[in-house]
Amino acid sequence: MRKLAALTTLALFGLSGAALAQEVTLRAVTSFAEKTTYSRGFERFIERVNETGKGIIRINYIGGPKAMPPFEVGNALKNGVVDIANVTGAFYTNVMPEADAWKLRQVPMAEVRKNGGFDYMAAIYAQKMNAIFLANFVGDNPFHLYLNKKITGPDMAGLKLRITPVYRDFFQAQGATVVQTAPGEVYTALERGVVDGYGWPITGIFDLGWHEKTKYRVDPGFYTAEVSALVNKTTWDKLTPQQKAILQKAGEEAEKEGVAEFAKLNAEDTEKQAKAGIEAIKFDAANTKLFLDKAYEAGWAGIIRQSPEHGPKLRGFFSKAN
Ligand code: 173
Repeated sequence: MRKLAALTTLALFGLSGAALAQEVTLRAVTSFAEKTTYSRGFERFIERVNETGKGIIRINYIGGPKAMPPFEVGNALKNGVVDIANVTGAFYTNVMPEADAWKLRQVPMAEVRKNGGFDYMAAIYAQKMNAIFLANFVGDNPFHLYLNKKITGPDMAGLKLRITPVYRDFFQAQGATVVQTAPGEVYTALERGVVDGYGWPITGIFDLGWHEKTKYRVDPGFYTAEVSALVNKTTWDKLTPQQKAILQKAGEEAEKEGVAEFAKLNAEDTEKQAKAGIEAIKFDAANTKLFLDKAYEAGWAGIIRQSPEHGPKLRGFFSKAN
């Protein structure tokens, strides 16, 4: 019966076998403003998929935070409202708190993909988020505390700081008062003096003009940023091996390129910040160590508190051997 129906379809529409496999279109969003630092890797990935996937797979780029608030992207991806998303773990801790642990990664992505850590995370993505983790666009890219009030050591008492879950446990442990906002609200919060500073990576503060409202950057940086392409797993499971391979290849290339790209961007933006008059607050060796130890201690404590089951395992996979 089935064969007969298929033959009838062929006869009716005169299609060749090859043409029967239809081009699939995936709906995509990014949780960062379009054409800014943390969307660019994804945008290049889309161009590549649309080029190499002609007639096989196409990504329809809906856009950024104007189309969907960043903290809603995780749920939209999970529920299949979108098929593919560019997003960082801190934006979907409501769906999968473990995702915020990427920031604590001290070994290269290539190593995590080999040491079992990636597979361990992938299982959590499948279970809690109905998602496939395709590629991390960001290489080594530390976060910093940016300020308009001077500090002399790791103590943050009396400071009101803009955060996401990336910085919450650390900044609070150091005595700061915190207020969570999407990146799109940082400029206004600074302009109105609602906050004394904000957490953000070393790159990207020029994208939305924050350098105009920033006096200091605290060195050292801590953790490392992660911004990745996730695919809804129901959508993924319906793709043909050829369609999957196109996404995977573009993802692999993007992840590799991200390592070299961010090494360069980190240096460029550090210099650009100095030229813009942003003064680096440098701690002495003892305070530098204290600051970093506190950052990782508070960061892991937060992950383990939210995920007592997986947190300790992730710590093993992501931490530098010592
Ligand atoms: O500060 C943020 O909004 C944040 O969490 C983040 C994460 C990765 C890259 C850039 C920003």
